[in-house]
Amino acid sequence: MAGNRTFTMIKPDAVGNNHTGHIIAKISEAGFRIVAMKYLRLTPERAGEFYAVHSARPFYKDLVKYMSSGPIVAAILEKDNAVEDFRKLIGATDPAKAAPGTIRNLYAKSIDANAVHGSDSDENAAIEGNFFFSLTERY
Ligand code: IDP
Ligand code: MG
Repeated sequence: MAGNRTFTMIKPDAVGNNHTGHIIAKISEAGFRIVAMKYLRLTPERAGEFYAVHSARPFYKDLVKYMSSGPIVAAILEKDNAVEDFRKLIGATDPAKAAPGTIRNLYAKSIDANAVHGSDSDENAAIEGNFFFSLTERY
């Protein structure tokens, strides 16, 4: 059975371009409840740790630099079928390929600065949520 939680980050480009409020509104309108949320800036070390799974990819260094370039919003979200439904809401990794009306279609400019992160599995949703939030920081 699909789990009911996912993890997201509003990335530095979207925060810097003042899209934070619009993106949170889209997430709420799509039926996700916020379980935990914080505004912070990742150090390059923490960004590298978060994206360690991509450490062999050619864009890893740039990704770490970008994800530590400014503040982000990290959140745990709850809804039935959360991981799959949230991936649909954000759209494809490359905003040029993201379906109309998706968050990346609306707010992202490029494949690297693509406005939001969404977990790709229930297992990673739990790992990523735990990376940012302790048990006492959740609703
Ligand atoms: P996802 O965020 O849609 O799950 P992943 O393949 O997991 O996409 O990649 C993680 C992040 O790495 C992407 O959201 C994007 O910021 C960046 N990224 C992915 N592919 C590329 C690329 O080809 N060039 C530059 N950055 C990329
Ligand atoms: Mg991914």
